Amino acid sequence: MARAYLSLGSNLGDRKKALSLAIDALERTPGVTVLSVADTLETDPVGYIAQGKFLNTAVLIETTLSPHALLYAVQQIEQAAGRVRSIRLGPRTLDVDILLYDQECISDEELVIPHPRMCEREFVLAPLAQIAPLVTVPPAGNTVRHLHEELLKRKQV
Ligand code: PH2
Ligand code: MG
Ligand code: MG
Repeated sequence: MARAYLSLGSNLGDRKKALSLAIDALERTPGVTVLSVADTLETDPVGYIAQGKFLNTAVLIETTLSPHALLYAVQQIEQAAGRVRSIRLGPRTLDVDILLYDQECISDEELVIPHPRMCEREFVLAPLAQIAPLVTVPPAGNTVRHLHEELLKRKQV
């Protein structure tokens, strides 16, 4: 069994419903058990800013799926939610990103874990810090709480 943390986001349509349907879909996925869900946050768009505000959350799952099988499963869930890939970083009915998979570091054409931009993103670290403050992010091994506090300090200057 592995433990994985996922980031969920939506800024199109019924955002709250998209996130709750995604969590239901994860629970129904064979080999996946949802262990905890962070509070939902409304966040300003990062990257491509000419789009609506997001709702974001983070979840902890326990899974027997390999990292790539989990990626396939979350992509199926995104598609079922009507996700159409158009503008990079643009509006989406549902985005599910794998942040962490145990303490593994993976980098190939399909998958990069830990998620390469997670430590710069308040909309990822804030919900993650709520459910996993003491979990460490490889390869450096800083805790999520520490990374979140550092990000908040950097944003103040
Ligand atoms: N996702 C992006 C790009 N920008 N901004 C916010 N606030 N929340 C997101 O989930 C998000 C984003 C690409 O996946
Ligand atoms: Mg994303
Ligand atoms: Mg994504």
